[in-house]
Amino acid sequence: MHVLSIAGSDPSSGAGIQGDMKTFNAFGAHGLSVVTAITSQNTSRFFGVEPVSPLLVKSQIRSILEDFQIDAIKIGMVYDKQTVRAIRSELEKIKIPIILDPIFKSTTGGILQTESAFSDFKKLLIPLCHIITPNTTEAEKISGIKIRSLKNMKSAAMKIQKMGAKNVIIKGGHFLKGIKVTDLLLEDKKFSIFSHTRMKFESHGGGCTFSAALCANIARGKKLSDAVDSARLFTVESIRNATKIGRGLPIITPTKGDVIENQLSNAISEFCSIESIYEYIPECQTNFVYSTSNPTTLKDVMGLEGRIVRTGKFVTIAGNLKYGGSKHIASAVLEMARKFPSMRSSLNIKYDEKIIKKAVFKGMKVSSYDRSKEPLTIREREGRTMSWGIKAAITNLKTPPDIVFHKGGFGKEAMILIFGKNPIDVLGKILKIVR
Ligand code: PXL
Repeated sequence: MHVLSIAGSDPSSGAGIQGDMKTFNAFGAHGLSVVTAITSQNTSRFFGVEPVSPLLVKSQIRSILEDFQIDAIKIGMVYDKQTVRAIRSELEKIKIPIILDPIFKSTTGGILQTESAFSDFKKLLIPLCHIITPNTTEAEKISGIKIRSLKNMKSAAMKIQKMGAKNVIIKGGHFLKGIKVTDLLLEDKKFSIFSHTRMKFESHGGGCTFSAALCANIARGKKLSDAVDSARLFTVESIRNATKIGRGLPIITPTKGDVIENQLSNAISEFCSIESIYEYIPECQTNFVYSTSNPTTLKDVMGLEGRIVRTGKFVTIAGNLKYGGSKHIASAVLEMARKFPSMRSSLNIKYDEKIIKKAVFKGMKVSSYDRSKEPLTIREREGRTMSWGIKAAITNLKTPPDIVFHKGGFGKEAMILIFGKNPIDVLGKILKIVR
């Protein structure tokens, strides 16, 4: 997964480009960066800013887009009119989702966008974005609507959407006295409300962290409301984790994302980009799973709620990753890990005798089971077949197999399961077979 941040440099590394790279990294994404301006600031004071020339901004964007396949782009600080125009001209024709984080002032009061850039910012950048992520103050400035109630917040979101943003999330409404903070998402025509407890202290970099986390989640293909929810939780955790490194505001410190999810998500993206991989997707489609160590229930195994689906000569990821998302392949891993605890990841592909021969030729250890031998008592109990099969295939083994297959049965599709210690290990085995 590759994500791009087009933003300003913050030498304190709480916000801006530096903050974004920390967040992208926590999500297991490779972060690319285009610097639009250089600020001089620390955790208490803002000293100054100089924009990078529009020509150099354009050339940075071009240099990245011509080399990398980018899954999502975040736009942060855009200082002046010339920079707005430079970004617009480079991005107006591309199809990559853009997360626009409007940034006008730093937490310490520095001006991060000139007043004269504001009208072009609205006219030229808002219509490009998949989602815009203002806080209430920024939303008030953009919409011209004072936000004192949820009703105002909704009106502001609709007004911003009319300006061309496909979706809008306004963060941090606090109307109910006290502890709750409300975030409002307007997705197409639908509103959703998220609320969380207000943090006791301010920290430097919260807004950037949220939009960068949202960018990483959108890059992963998450549904927008799930992407927002994940970014929100991540930001709350990172603020809780903020550390007072300098003398002023604490610096936000991204928590590590879920390592299982990061690894699996990256491996799924790589799997899908293998040439001709569609030929290996079975009728019942493919799932790819990875468990925590010593899994005991399906909830310990992360997998796609949907499947990796064959769509003509391509494959598409349908559904989100979730613990408990898979039943069949997850059951196989549970059974395998019961005997061989190091084997925690698996993926299923179409059965073909040639694949088995090639795997054996490449030195892989292959085992199998015969579905026609499945006892009726197992067959009648929903979801038990896979565990029974894997158990049958490994009972007599002293070391774990790389592959377990069965040749099907009446009305049952034949299948190959590839096992590994982790998704990268599984991917390596797939590549040996496919290439
Ligand atoms: O958090 C907003 C922000 C974005 N970008 C840069 C910043 C700041 C806040 O200070 O410095 C470069």
